[in-house]
This record gives sequence, structure tokens and C-alpha cells, in this order.
Amino acid sequence: AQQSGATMDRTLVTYEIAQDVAILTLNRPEKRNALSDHVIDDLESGIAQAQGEARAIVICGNGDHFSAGLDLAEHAARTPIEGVHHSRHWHGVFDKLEQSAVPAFAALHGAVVGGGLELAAACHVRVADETTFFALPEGTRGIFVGGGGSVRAGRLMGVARMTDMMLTGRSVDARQGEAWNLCQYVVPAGEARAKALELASKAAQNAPMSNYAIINALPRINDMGRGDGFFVESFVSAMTATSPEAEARLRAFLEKRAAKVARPE
Ligand code: 1HE
Repeated sequence: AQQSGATMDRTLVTYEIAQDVAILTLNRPEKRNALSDHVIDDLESGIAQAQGEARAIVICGNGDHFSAGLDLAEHAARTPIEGVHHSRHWHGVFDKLEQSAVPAFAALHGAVVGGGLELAAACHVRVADETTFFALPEGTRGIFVGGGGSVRAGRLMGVARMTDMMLTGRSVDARQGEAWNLCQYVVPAGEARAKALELASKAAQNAPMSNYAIINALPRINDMGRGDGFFVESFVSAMTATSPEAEARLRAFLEKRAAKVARPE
């Protein structure tokens, strides 16, 4: 399954794996990659498949936009309790991504809107190209976030900015998004996927235990009080440092066989 370039077509989310990185591409460009139930199901199975065979994930979108968010055509038909289950299902799928065994890198361009931003926020690193714009138009549509946005996007940018975005429906460009912590990188138009792949390939070479600790321990510790955080950190630290892989990597550095930390480019 790890063959370079091996592909497996899903209808609405394509899956390919190359050099240990699974690339999940939202593939519904005619509807601007709106997240229908079908898209969420395909995303779920792609995330599950990546757990077994990839060391990092890249999520990107086909066409001119990353994602227009919730499929508004499907939304209208739900009863209140169906709406609760729908939202909880998104939570489950996005949790699988955020609490994945391997890190996820979002490659963003064009609209990163509503549920599209919630999906991006469940990834660990976001790379936006200059065409990217972020928005939370839920207020103008008469609805609310339901894909974990009030928790994840709110923690990323802060509740005041998120409140403003939801009340006014304003769009935030890539640079502003970077300043607001909605993305960690801004690259020229058309280069987000390549940059995300480069970063994912780099992260894929880390010790799996370190990557697991980074993506699973950090958000949990962030939700804890200081004392609990320090306590949990000491255990995660001791567990990772005594793994055989850590010992080999530390020895490699001391024997001058490992790369030094590079100066910023
Ligand atoms: C859609 C959707 C959608 C496009 N659901 N069909 N999201 C929104 O409120 C964003 C709504 N979409 C837009 O504002 C624009 O489509 C875009 C700025 C993203 C892109 O504009 P553009 O000019 O490239 O495309 P378009 O012509 O508006 O859309 C092309 C087609 O996609 C068109 O369908 P067609 O049959 O007329 O060709 C659109 O109707 C369709 N389309 N976006 C369904 N979102 C778990 S809670 C999460 C809550 C939310 O995500 S709220 C945010 C919803």
C-alpha cells in the first residue's frame, strides 16, 4: 500500500499515497467542494485508511476553492434532532483527524468557508496560498457552526475575532488569517499543495512516537490547568525519550551523524 503514487479513487474525496504521505483531495469542484454527507463519509474512510499506511496526511481541494463548507442544499431538510446527530457525526470525523496517529497538513486556496474552515482547523498545520479567504457566513445563513468551529476555530483566533466573523460575515484574506493564527504559512498562488506536501514529508521522518505526542498531547495539555499540564508533560516526555527510536536519534546527533538545526530561510 506504500507504493509511491498508488491511488485509490473515491467518488468525492480522492486518496493517493506517495512517500508515506496520504493525500486526500476534496473532489467536488462543481459545488465548490461543499461538504455533503457523502463527502464527510469519504473523508472519514480516507482518514481511516491513512492511519494504517501513512506517516502524514495532506488535505487539499480540487478546483478554485478549498471548500464552501456545509452543503446548504442538504441542510434545509433536517429536523432538530437530525441536526444534532449530523453535527455530532462531523465532530467524530474531525476528531479522528485531529487525534490521528499521524499529523495532518491542510493546503488551502480560495474559499475556506464555514465547515471548510472547521475542517482546516482540525488539521495540525495550515498552509494557505495568496488566493485564500476565510469566512464564517453562518450568521447570514441563519445557522451556527456545527463542525467543531466554536471549539477549534475559536481557540485558534480567539473568541472576539470569531464572534466578529460570525456576526458580520466578513472575509479575512490569507495575510490577515496568518496574523490571526488561522494558518501558519502563506505561499504564492497555486503553491499551497506543494508546500503542504514538503512539510508533511518532513514531519513524516520524525519518530512516530514524537509526532503522536505532539498532536495528541499538546491540544489536551492546552485545555488543562498549569499544574495538570506540567504533570502530564513529564510523563509524555519520559515516555518519548526512553523509546528506542529516541535513543538512536540522540546517539546519532552526539556522533555527528544527524543534521544540525538550520537557520531560518
Ligand atoms: C453550494 C455551496 C454550499 C456553492 N452548499 N452548494 N457556506 C456558504 O455559505 C458558502 C456558500 N458559497 C459561496 O459563497 C460561493 O459558492 C463561493 C464563494 C464559495 C464560491 O463562489 P463561486 O462564484 O466560485 O461559485 P458559485 O457559483 O457560487 O457556486 C457554484 C455551485 O456550487 C452553485 O451550484 P449550481 O448548481 O448553481 O452550479 C452553488 O449553489 C454551489 N455551492 N457553495 C451547496 N455551501 C456543520 S455546520 C457548518 C456551517 C457552514 O458551513 S455555513 C457556510 C455555508
